[in-house]
Amino acid sequence: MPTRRTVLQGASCLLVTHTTWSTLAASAATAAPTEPASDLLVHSKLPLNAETPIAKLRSSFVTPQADFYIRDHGTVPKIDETGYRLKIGGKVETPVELSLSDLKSRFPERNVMAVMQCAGNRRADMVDVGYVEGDLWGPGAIGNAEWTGVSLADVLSAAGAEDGTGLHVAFFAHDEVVMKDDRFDYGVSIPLEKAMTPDVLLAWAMNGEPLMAEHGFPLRVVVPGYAGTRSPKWLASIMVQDEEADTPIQRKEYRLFPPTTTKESADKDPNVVINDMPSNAAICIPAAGATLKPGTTKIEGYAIGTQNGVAKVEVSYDGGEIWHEATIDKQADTQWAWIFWSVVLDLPTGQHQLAVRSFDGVGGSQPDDIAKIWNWKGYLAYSWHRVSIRVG
Ligand SMILES: Nc1nc2c(c(=O)[nH]1)N[C@H]1C(S)=C(S)[C@@H](COP(=O)(O)O)O[C@H]1N2
Ligand SMILES: [Mo]
Repeated sequence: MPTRRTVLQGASCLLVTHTTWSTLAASAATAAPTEPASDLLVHSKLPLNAETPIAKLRSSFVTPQADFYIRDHGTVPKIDETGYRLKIGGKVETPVELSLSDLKSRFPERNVMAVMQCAGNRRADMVDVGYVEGDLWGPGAIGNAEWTGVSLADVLSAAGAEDGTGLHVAFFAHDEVVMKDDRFDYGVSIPLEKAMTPDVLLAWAMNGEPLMAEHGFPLRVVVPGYAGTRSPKWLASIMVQDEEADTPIQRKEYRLFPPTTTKESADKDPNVVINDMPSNAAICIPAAGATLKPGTTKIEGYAIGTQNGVAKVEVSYDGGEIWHEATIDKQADTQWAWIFWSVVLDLPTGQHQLAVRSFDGVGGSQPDDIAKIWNWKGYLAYSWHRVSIRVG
Protein backbone atom coordinates (compact mmCIF):
# COMPACT_ATOMS: atom_id res chain seq x y z
CA MET A 1 0.00 0.00 0.00
CA PRO A 2 1.31 3.46 -0.81
CA THR A 3 2.29 5.54 2.16
CA ARG A 4 2.12 9.21 2.85
CA ARG A 5 5.87 9.50 2.60
CA THR A 6 6.25 7.92 -0.81
CA VAL A 7 3.23 9.35 -2.50
CA LEU A 8 2.15 12.64 -1.10
CA GLN A 9 5.40 14.39 -0.27
CA GLY A 10 4.32 16.10 2.88
CA ALA A 11 0.61 16.20 2.22
CA SER A 12 -1.51 14.83 4.98
CA CYS A 13 -3.74 12.00 3.93
CA LEU A 14 -5.59 8.93 5.08
CA LEU A 15 -6.22 5.71 3.30
CA VAL A 16 -9.86 5.28 2.46
CA THR A 17 -11.39 2.09 3.74
CA HIS A 18 -14.41 0.15 2.54
CA THR A 19 -16.29 1.34 5.62
CA THR A 20 -15.62 4.93 4.59
CA TRP A 21 -16.99 4.19 1.18
CA SER A 22 -20.15 2.54 2.36
CA THR A 23 -20.99 5.49 4.59
CA LEU A 24 -19.83 8.31 2.33
CA ALA A 25 -20.37 7.20 -1.20
CA ALA A 26 -23.89 7.17 -2.48
CA SER A 27 -24.26 4.59 -5.20
CA ALA A 28 -26.84 5.01 -7.90
CA ALA A 29 -29.29 2.13 -7.99
CA THR A 30 -29.69 2.08 -11.75
CA ALA A 31 -26.00 2.35 -12.62
CA ALA A 32 -23.63 -0.47 -11.88
CA PRO A 33 -20.13 0.88 -12.43
CA THR A 34 -17.19 -0.63 -10.58
CA GLU A 35 -16.76 0.19 -6.89
CA PRO A 36 -14.29 2.95 -6.03
CA ALA A 37 -10.80 1.66 -5.30
CA SER A 38 -9.93 1.39 -1.66
CA ASP A 39 -6.47 2.88 -1.98
CA LEU A 40 -7.27 6.45 -3.03
CA LEU A 41 -5.36 8.88 -0.81
CA VAL A 42 -7.94 10.87 1.11
CA HIS A 43 -7.22 14.51 1.94
CA SER A 44 -10.64 15.20 3.39
CA LYS A 45 -13.65 12.98 4.03
CA LEU A 46 -16.41 15.56 3.85
CA PRO A 47 -16.32 16.91 1.26
CA LEU A 48 -14.59 13.85 -0.13
CA ASN A 49 -11.28 14.80 -1.69
CA ALA A 50 -9.09 11.89 -2.68
CA GLU A 51 -6.31 11.38 -5.20
CA THR A 52 -4.96 8.43 -7.13
CA PRO A 53 -1.61 7.00 -5.98
CA ILE A 54 0.71 8.08 -8.79
CA ALA A 55 2.33 4.71 -9.47
CA LYS A 56 -1.18 3.37 -10.05
CA LEU A 57 -2.01 6.39 -12.21
CA ARG A 58 0.90 5.49 -14.50
CA SER A 59 -0.26 1.87 -14.83
CA SER A 60 -3.25 2.58 -17.07
CA PHE A 61 -3.42 5.07 -19.95
CA VAL A 62 -7.16 5.36 -19.41
CA THR A 63 -7.75 5.80 -15.69
CA PRO A 64 -10.38 3.33 -14.43
CA GLN A 65 -13.34 5.16 -12.96
CA ALA A 66 -12.87 3.44 -9.62
CA ASP A 67 -9.31 4.78 -9.39
CA PHE A 68 -10.13 8.30 -10.59
CA TYR A 69 -9.47 11.16 -8.16
CA ILE A 70 -12.52 12.68 -6.48
CA ARG A 71 -12.95 16.37 -5.77
CA ASP A 72 -16.21 17.33 -4.08
CA HIS A 73 -17.30 20.59 -2.42
CA GLY A 74 -20.35 19.16 -0.63
CA THR A 75 -22.09 15.83 -0.26
CA VAL A 76 -22.75 13.47 -3.15
CA PRO A 77 -26.39 13.91 -4.25
CA LYS A 78 -28.45 10.78 -4.91
CA ILE A 79 -30.26 11.31 -8.17
CA ASP A 80 -32.93 9.09 -9.66
CA GLU A 81 -32.35 8.77 -13.39
CA THR A 82 -36.03 8.34 -14.23
CA GLY A 83 -37.11 11.66 -12.79
CA TYR A 84 -34.00 13.49 -13.91
CA ARG A 85 -34.52 16.60 -16.07
CA LEU A 86 -31.87 18.99 -17.33
CA LYS A 87 -33.16 22.58 -17.61
CA ILE A 88 -31.81 24.94 -20.26
CA GLY A 89 -32.71 28.63 -20.17
CA GLY A 90 -31.48 32.21 -20.20
CA LYS A 91 -30.62 33.71 -23.57
CA VAL A 92 -32.17 30.95 -25.66
CA GLU A 93 -35.20 31.05 -27.99
CA THR A 94 -36.86 28.06 -26.36
CA PRO A 95 -36.14 27.14 -22.77
CA VAL A 96 -36.25 23.34 -22.55
CA GLU A 97 -36.24 20.48 -20.08
CA LEU A 98 -34.59 17.29 -21.24
CA SER A 99 -34.60 13.82 -19.76
CA LEU A 100 -31.57 11.60 -20.15
CA SER A 101 -33.33 9.62 -22.85
CA ASP A 102 -34.17 12.88 -24.69
CA LEU A 103 -30.47 13.70 -24.73
CA LYS A 104 -29.54 10.21 -25.90
CA SER A 105 -32.18 10.01 -28.62
CA ARG A 106 -32.22 13.54 -30.02
CA PHE A 107 -28.54 14.27 -30.38
CA PRO A 108 -25.61 12.41 -31.94
CA GLU A 109 -23.45 10.59 -29.41
CA ARG A 110 -19.89 11.81 -29.13
CA ASN A 111 -16.82 10.23 -27.48
CA VAL A 112 -13.89 12.36 -26.36
CA MET A 113 -10.77 11.23 -24.57
CA ALA A 114 -9.68 13.98 -22.19
CA VAL A 115 -7.86 14.62 -18.98
CA MET A 116 -9.77 15.92 -15.97
CA GLN A 117 -7.42 17.78 -13.69
CA CYS A 118 -7.94 19.84 -10.58
CA ALA A 119 -6.48 23.36 -10.64
CA GLY A 120 -4.95 22.37 -7.29
CA ASN A 121 -3.08 19.33 -8.68
CA ARG A 122 0.49 19.33 -7.22
CA ARG A 123 -0.41 22.11 -4.76
CA ALA A 124 1.67 20.33 -2.09
CA ASP A 125 4.82 21.41 -3.93
CA MET A 126 4.03 25.07 -3.18
CA VAL A 127 4.17 24.58 0.58
CA ASP A 128 7.97 24.75 0.38
CA VAL A 129 7.63 28.39 -0.69
CA GLY A 130 4.90 29.61 1.64
CA TYR A 131 1.44 29.01 3.06
CA VAL A 132 -1.16 27.84 0.58
CA GLU A 133 -4.85 27.43 1.25
CA GLY A 134 -6.57 24.19 0.36
CA ASP A 135 -5.93 20.47 0.33
CA LEU A 136 -2.30 19.55 -0.27
CA TRP A 137 -2.73 17.50 -3.41
CA GLY A 138 0.20 15.58 -4.81
CA PRO A 139 0.37 14.93 -8.58
CA GLY A 140 -2.61 12.51 -8.49
CA ALA A 141 -5.49 15.01 -8.81
CA ILE A 142 -5.68 14.14 -12.48
CA GLY A 143 -6.94 11.30 -14.64
CA ASN A 144 -7.51 10.49 -18.31
CA ALA A 145 -10.84 9.09 -19.45
CA GLU A 146 -12.93 8.42 -22.50
CA TRP A 147 -16.13 10.41 -21.99
CA THR A 148 -19.39 9.61 -23.77
CA GLY A 149 -22.25 12.04 -24.18
CA VAL A 150 -23.48 14.68 -26.57
CA SER A 151 -21.92 17.95 -27.65
CA LEU A 152 -23.13 20.82 -25.51
CA ALA A 153 -23.04 22.88 -28.72
CA ASP A 154 -25.73 20.67 -30.32
CA VAL A 155 -27.98 21.04 -27.29
CA LEU A 156 -27.47 24.81 -27.08
CA SER A 157 -28.13 25.20 -30.81
CA ALA A 158 -31.34 23.15 -30.54
CA ALA A 159 -32.53 25.47 -27.78
CA GLY A 160 -31.69 28.44 -30.00
CA ALA A 161 -28.92 29.91 -27.89
CA GLU A 162 -28.13 33.48 -28.82
CA ASP A 163 -24.71 33.81 -30.28
CA GLY A 164 -22.39 36.60 -29.49
CA THR A 165 -19.01 37.11 -27.98
CA GLY A 166 -18.90 38.01 -24.34
CA LEU A 167 -21.75 35.67 -23.36
CA HIS A 168 -21.27 32.97 -20.75
CA VAL A 169 -22.76 29.53 -20.28
CA ALA A 170 -23.48 28.90 -16.61
CA PHE A 171 -23.90 25.44 -15.14
CA PHE A 172 -25.70 24.76 -11.86
CA ALA A 173 -25.53 21.45 -10.04
CA HIS A 174 -27.52 19.42 -7.51
CA ASP A 175 -24.92 19.47 -4.73
CA GLU A 176 -25.02 22.07 -2.00
CA VAL A 177 -21.73 23.66 -1.06
CA VAL A 178 -21.13 24.88 2.46
CA MET A 179 -18.42 27.54 2.60
CA LYS A 180 -17.85 29.45 5.81
CA ASP A 181 -21.41 30.55 6.69
CA ASP A 182 -22.63 30.38 3.12
CA ARG A 183 -24.69 27.60 1.50
CA PHE A 184 -25.29 27.53 -2.23
CA ASP A 185 -25.65 25.18 -5.18
CA TYR A 186 -22.37 24.40 -6.96
CA GLY A 187 -22.23 26.62 -10.04
CA VAL A 188 -19.63 27.79 -12.54
CA SER A 189 -19.53 29.17 -16.07
CA ILE A 190 -17.47 29.07 -19.24
CA PRO A 191 -17.36 31.50 -22.18
CA LEU A 192 -20.02 30.71 -24.83
CA GLU A 193 -17.23 30.52 -27.42
CA LYS A 194 -15.68 27.53 -25.59
CA ALA A 195 -19.12 26.01 -24.94
CA MET A 196 -19.78 25.96 -28.69
CA THR A 197 -16.69 23.87 -29.47
CA PRO A 198 -17.72 20.27 -30.28
CA ASP A 199 -15.60 18.48 -27.66
CA VAL A 200 -17.35 20.13 -24.70
CA LEU A 201 -19.72 17.36 -23.63
CA LEU A 202 -22.74 16.65 -21.52
CA ALA A 203 -21.50 13.21 -20.52
CA TRP A 204 -23.25 10.21 -18.97
CA ALA A 205 -20.46 7.66 -19.25
CA MET A 206 -16.79 7.33 -18.46
CA ASN A 207 -14.73 4.58 -20.09
CA GLY A 208 -17.92 2.93 -21.32
CA GLU A 209 -19.54 2.71 -17.87
CA PRO A 210 -22.34 4.91 -16.52
CA LEU A 211 -20.91 7.65 -14.29
CA MET A 212 -20.44 6.57 -10.70
CA ALA A 213 -22.31 8.69 -8.15
CA GLU A 214 -18.96 10.21 -7.09
CA HIS A 215 -18.20 11.33 -10.64
CA GLY A 216 -21.52 12.99 -11.38
CA PHE A 217 -24.28 10.44 -12.08
CA PRO A 218 -26.42 10.79 -14.10
CA LEU A 219 -24.92 13.69 -16.12
CA ARG A 220 -21.90 15.96 -15.90
CA VAL A 221 -20.19 18.53 -18.06
CA VAL A 222 -16.74 17.77 -19.48
CA VAL A 223 -14.77 20.80 -20.66
CA PRO A 224 -11.53 19.44 -22.16
CA GLY A 225 -8.48 21.60 -21.55
CA TYR A 226 -10.07 23.57 -18.72
CA ALA A 227 -9.55 23.16 -14.98
CA GLY A 228 -11.76 20.45 -13.46
CA THR A 229 -13.90 22.99 -11.63
CA ARG A 230 -15.53 24.04 -14.93
CA SER A 231 -16.86 20.50 -15.46
CA PRO A 232 -19.78 20.24 -13.03
CA LYS A 233 -20.99 16.87 -11.86
CA TRP A 234 -24.72 16.19 -11.12
CA LEU A 235 -25.73 18.86 -13.63
CA ALA A 236 -29.11 20.48 -12.90
CA SER A 237 -29.40 23.45 -15.26
CA ILE A 238 -27.66 25.47 -17.94
CA MET A 239 -28.19 29.22 -18.44
CA VAL A 240 -26.89 31.37 -21.29
CA GLN A 241 -26.19 34.76 -19.76
CA ASP A 242 -24.27 38.05 -19.94
CA GLU A 243 -22.18 37.48 -16.84
CA GLU A 244 -20.09 34.74 -15.29
CA ALA A 245 -22.09 32.55 -12.87
CA ASP A 246 -22.84 34.53 -9.74
CA THR A 247 -21.59 31.92 -7.26
CA PRO A 248 -18.65 32.02 -4.85
CA ILE A 249 -17.12 29.04 -6.70
CA GLN A 250 -16.97 31.07 -9.91
CA ARG A 251 -16.31 34.53 -8.48
CA LYS A 252 -13.99 33.82 -5.55
CA GLU A 253 -12.45 30.38 -6.03
CA TYR A 254 -10.35 29.04 -8.91
CA ARG A 255 -8.90 32.42 -9.76
CA LEU A 256 -5.24 33.23 -10.16
CA PHE A 257 -3.90 35.98 -7.88
CA PRO A 258 -0.61 37.88 -8.07
CA PRO A 259 2.21 36.56 -5.85
CA THR A 260 1.76 39.50 -3.45
CA THR A 261 -1.80 38.52 -2.59
CA THR A 262 -2.48 37.11 0.84
CA LYS A 263 -5.64 35.69 2.37
CA GLU A 264 -6.32 39.14 3.87
CA SER A 265 -5.91 41.10 0.63
CA ALA A 266 -7.63 38.59 -1.67
CA ASP A 267 -11.04 40.27 -1.60
CA LYS A 268 -9.73 43.48 -3.13
CA ASP A 269 -6.86 42.20 -5.27
CA PRO A 270 -7.09 41.77 -9.04
CA ASN A 271 -7.32 38.20 -10.30
CA VAL A 272 -8.08 36.23 -13.43
CA VAL A 273 -10.36 33.28 -13.92
CA ILE A 274 -8.64 29.90 -14.29
CA ASN A 275 -9.91 28.16 -17.40
CA ASP A 276 -7.20 26.69 -19.67
CA MET A 277 -4.63 24.58 -17.86
CA PRO A 278 -0.91 24.99 -18.59
CA SER A 279 1.54 22.27 -19.69
CA ASN A 280 2.56 20.02 -16.84
CA ALA A 281 4.45 16.81 -16.20
CA ALA A 282 5.04 14.52 -13.25
CA ILE A 283 7.37 11.71 -12.33
CA CYS A 284 5.20 8.80 -11.14
CA ILE A 285 7.92 6.13 -10.77
CA PRO A 286 10.16 5.99 -8.78
CA ALA A 287 8.44 7.44 -5.74
CA ALA A 288 9.95 10.37 -3.88
CA GLY A 289 12.32 9.15 -1.18
CA ALA A 290 12.87 5.77 -2.86
CA THR A 291 16.17 3.94 -2.53
CA LEU A 292 17.14 2.30 -5.82
CA LYS A 293 19.66 -0.35 -6.74
CA PRO A 294 22.67 0.92 -8.72
CA GLY A 295 22.44 0.35 -12.48
CA THR A 296 19.83 1.27 -15.03
CA THR A 297 16.57 2.68 -13.77
CA LYS A 298 13.38 3.40 -15.61
CA ILE A 299 11.76 6.76 -14.79
CA GLU A 300 8.10 7.00 -15.81
CA GLY A 301 5.42 9.64 -15.74
CA TYR A 302 2.68 11.59 -17.45
CA ALA A 303 2.62 14.94 -19.23
CA ILE A 304 -0.17 17.16 -20.45
CA GLY A 305 0.04 19.87 -23.06
CA THR A 306 -1.90 22.95 -23.92
CA GLN A 307 -3.94 23.14 -27.14
CA ASN A 308 -0.50 22.81 -28.79
CA GLY A 309 -0.01 19.31 -27.42
CA VAL A 310 3.14 17.82 -25.89
CA ALA A 311 6.12 17.80 -28.26
CA LYS A 312 8.92 16.64 -25.98
CA VAL A 313 9.63 15.55 -22.41
CA GLU A 314 13.04 15.72 -20.76
CA VAL A 315 14.36 14.29 -17.51
CA SER A 316 17.35 15.34 -15.44
CA TYR A 317 18.95 13.56 -12.49
CA ASP A 318 21.15 16.42 -11.37
CA GLY A 319 18.38 18.85 -10.51
CA GLY A 320 18.21 20.39 -13.99
CA GLU A 321 21.77 20.82 -15.35
CA ILE A 322 21.83 18.00 -17.91
CA TRP A 323 18.67 16.78 -19.63
CA HIS A 324 17.84 13.42 -21.23
CA GLU A 325 15.03 13.14 -23.74
CA ALA A 326 12.27 10.75 -22.72
CA THR A 327 10.43 8.38 -25.03
CA ILE A 328 6.74 8.98 -25.54
CA ASP A 329 5.31 5.54 -24.74
CA LYS A 330 1.67 6.26 -25.32
CA GLN A 331 -0.43 9.04 -26.71
CA ALA A 332 -3.90 9.47 -28.18
CA ASP A 333 -4.85 11.34 -31.33
CA THR A 334 -6.23 14.25 -29.34
CA GLN A 335 -4.53 17.11 -27.56
CA TRP A 336 -6.95 16.74 -24.63
CA ALA A 337 -5.46 13.41 -23.47
CA TRP A 338 -2.23 13.09 -21.52
CA ILE A 339 0.86 11.30 -22.78
CA PHE A 340 2.87 8.63 -20.98
CA TRP A 341 6.64 9.00 -21.15
CA SER A 342 9.63 7.06 -19.81
CA VAL A 343 13.40 7.19 -19.87
CA VAL A 344 16.03 4.65 -18.85
CA LEU A 345 18.94 6.24 -17.01
CA ASP A 346 22.15 4.85 -15.62
CA LEU A 347 22.20 6.47 -12.21
CA PRO A 348 25.43 6.65 -10.22
CA THR A 349 25.43 5.82 -6.52
CA GLY A 350 24.39 8.69 -4.28
CA GLN A 351 21.60 11.15 -3.64
CA HIS A 352 19.91 12.59 -6.75
CA GLN A 353 17.22 15.01 -7.59
CA LEU A 354 15.16 13.88 -10.58
CA ALA A 355 13.33 16.59 -12.48
CA VAL A 356 11.00 16.52 -15.47
CA ARG A 357 9.95 19.23 -17.90
CA SER A 358 7.80 19.15 -21.01
CA PHE A 359 7.67 21.34 -24.10
CA ASP A 360 4.54 22.05 -26.06
CA GLY A 361 4.29 22.10 -29.85
CA VAL A 362 5.39 25.73 -30.09
CA GLY A 363 8.42 25.53 -27.81
CA GLY A 364 6.74 26.68 -24.62
CA SER A 365 8.02 25.02 -21.47
CA GLN A 366 7.39 24.83 -17.77
CA PRO A 367 9.03 27.19 -15.25
CA ASP A 368 11.98 25.70 -13.36
CA ASP A 369 11.16 27.01 -9.94
CA ILE A 370 7.91 26.69 -7.97
CA ALA A 371 8.76 29.99 -6.21
CA LYS A 372 8.16 31.81 -9.51
CA ILE A 373 4.55 30.67 -9.69
CA TRP A 374 3.56 30.55 -6.03
CA ASN A 375 0.11 31.97 -5.28
CA TRP A 376 -1.78 31.89 -1.99
CA LYS A 377 -4.42 29.47 -3.29
CA GLY A 378 -1.81 27.08 -4.64
CA TYR A 379 -3.29 26.81 -8.12
CA LEU A 380 -1.51 25.78 -11.32
CA ALA A 381 1.60 24.19 -9.80
CA TYR A 382 3.22 23.49 -13.16
CA SER A 383 6.92 24.03 -12.54
CA TRP A 384 9.39 21.15 -13.11
CA HIS A 385 8.34 18.23 -10.95
CA ARG A 386 11.29 17.30 -8.73
CA VAL A 387 11.70 14.03 -6.87
CA SER A 388 14.61 13.17 -4.59
CA ILE A 389 15.84 9.60 -4.60
CA ARG A 390 18.87 7.62 -3.41
CA VAL A 391 20.89 5.08 -5.32
CA GLY A 392 22.95 2.43 -3.54
N1 LIG B 1 -21.31 19.63 -8.90
C1 LIG B 1 -19.99 19.64 -8.71
N2 LIG B 1 -19.19 19.55 -9.77
C2 LIG B 1 -17.85 19.55 -9.62
C3 LIG B 1 -17.26 19.68 -8.35
C4 LIG B 1 -18.13 19.74 -7.22
O1 LIG B 1 -17.72 19.82 -6.06
N3 LIG B 1 -19.48 19.73 -7.45
N4 LIG B 1 -15.89 19.73 -8.23
C5 LIG B 1 -15.17 20.20 -9.42
C6 LIG B 1 -13.73 20.09 -9.34
S1 LIG B 1 -12.91 21.33 -8.50
C7 LIG B 1 -13.03 19.11 -10.01
S2 LIG B 1 -11.36 19.11 -10.01
C8 LIG B 1 -13.74 18.04 -10.75
C9 LIG B 1 -13.36 16.67 -10.25
O2 LIG B 1 -14.07 15.68 -10.92
P1 LIG B 1 -14.02 14.19 -10.35
O3 LIG B 1 -14.36 14.23 -8.89
O4 LIG B 1 -15.00 13.40 -11.16
O5 LIG B 1 -12.60 13.71 -10.56
O6 LIG B 1 -15.15 18.15 -10.64
C10 LIG B 1 -15.64 19.47 -10.67
N5 LIG B 1 -17.07 19.44 -10.73
MO1 LIG C 1 -10.69 21.04 -8.77
